[in-house]
Amino acid sequence: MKKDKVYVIGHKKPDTDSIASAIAYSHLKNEIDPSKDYVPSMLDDINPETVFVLSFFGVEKPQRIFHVYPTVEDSMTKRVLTANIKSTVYEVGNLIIDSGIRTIPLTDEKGFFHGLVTERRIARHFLREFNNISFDEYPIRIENLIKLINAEVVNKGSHNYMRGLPLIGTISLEDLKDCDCKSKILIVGDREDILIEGIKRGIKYVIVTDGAGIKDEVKKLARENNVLILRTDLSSFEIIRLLRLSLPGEVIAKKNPLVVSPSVLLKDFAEDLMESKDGVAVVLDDKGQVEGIITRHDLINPKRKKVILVDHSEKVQAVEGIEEAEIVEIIDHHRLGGLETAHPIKVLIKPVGATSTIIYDQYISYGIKIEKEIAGLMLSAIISDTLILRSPTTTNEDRNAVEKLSKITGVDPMKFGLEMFRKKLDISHITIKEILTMDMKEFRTSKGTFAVSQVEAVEPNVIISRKDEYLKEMKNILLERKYLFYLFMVTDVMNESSYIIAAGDLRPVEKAFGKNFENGILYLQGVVSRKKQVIPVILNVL
Ligand SMILES: [Mn+2]
Repeated sequence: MKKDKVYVIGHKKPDTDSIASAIAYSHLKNEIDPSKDYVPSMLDDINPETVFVLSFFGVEKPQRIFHVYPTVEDSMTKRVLTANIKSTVYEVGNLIIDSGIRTIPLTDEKGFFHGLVTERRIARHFLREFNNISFDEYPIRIENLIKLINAEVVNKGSHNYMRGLPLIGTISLEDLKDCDCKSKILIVGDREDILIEGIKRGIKYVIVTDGAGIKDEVKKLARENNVLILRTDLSSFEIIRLLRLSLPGEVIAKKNPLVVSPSVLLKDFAEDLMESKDGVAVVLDDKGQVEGIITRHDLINPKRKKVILVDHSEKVQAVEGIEEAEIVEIIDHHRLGGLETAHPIKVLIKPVGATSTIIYDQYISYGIKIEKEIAGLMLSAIISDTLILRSPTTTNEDRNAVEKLSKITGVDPMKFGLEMFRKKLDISHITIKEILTMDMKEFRTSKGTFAVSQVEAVEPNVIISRKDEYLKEMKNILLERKYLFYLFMVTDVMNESSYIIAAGDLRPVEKAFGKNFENGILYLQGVVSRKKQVIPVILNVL
């Protein structure tokens, strides 16, 4: 049975800390809580720095998700019993009785869906006129029938299957004269006359009921005419009941029931399900294999997607549909961003350099072994977020984590960090717009929204020298998204300072820092942290 998923998600425009946190925390949670499937997820593709980090440590990037609105998958029943398409009605019926599940999809050997058997359809099967059921389309395997009616084989002939319409032998000889006997299955008790006349008229299949005796003359006639004769102690009434049950489940299955894909939004599908006759739909994956069953009952209490937010808690930075999801945990090192939850949840927010530092501490407190590649991701994330431990956001916890993680990985933090920052701004591989948006964050205030992008550069001049090109692109983004202003923070890793390039209304920014832009650039010595040294200062004057 498939486990319930919990999505572990970092912020939009993910940085290395967001991606590393999603992967490392999912890994930890899967270790300590095997009852669920914790899935690392991302909202946009990874940036060049993270590409470098993941490939260096040989880790796959998380799956990309686009929203967390409730879908069919969340509310469907995942524990689905299926029956093989060749199963008899008897077998499917017993499955329904034994399991208490009222709906059984029929599948072939490869798991592909072929039809749906419901209690209701079995009931209808028994209400239909038996005479209308032909065993031509669905011949009965004689081997199965012998077992089902506990029969003795009087004469087998060359038959493996039984075909035709049942003909109950309580008729008169006179009736038999008009019968198209070649297409009939004769069910008869102690009526030798009917038996002989039937065989003469071309009957090929006979079931003798009530343990009636069969004379040698009849047996001889059967051998000569290749007639199957089975004898049983059961009555014709019981034979009729069991013949119905020996039909393949396929006969009574609904061939084209309502089907739906697991990723369809529940609200888009609810009406179809409510209006459907059976009140049930089969959930099929892209290939046509059964994933689950969803019924009208499932709509009464639709389930929300479960998410763990890492490295953010602001709604603007979170996944689309977050208000309709169930947040089960938040692990972050930013300011609280105004999300609400219905229940008390685990929240770990600490003013440390990186979310990965908090996750490292969680590994230690749960006593879970940190694998080399996970250690590598967390190490890269802390180095990235703290500018190789130089940012004022750096704490002793970050320093401690970096020391321990570099021991596990055998990677030197300073050397690796510089290579990582160089790779990030490899201009030959990346456009100006990509550099601007790869670590861009929006901040909503009562006065309006502003945005701040940041890159950490070993050689900031590579960017500063192309200031006008950046500014042109920034003005486009500003107009498109109606920001109050848009800042681009180019942080000099080696000199621990930042150059601010800005578009829009610059007055609040100049006021905040008590300094004017010169030549379109505001140079801030000692400022490297957007979160700690830029955002609070600006929010203060807005
Ligand atoms: Mn972070």
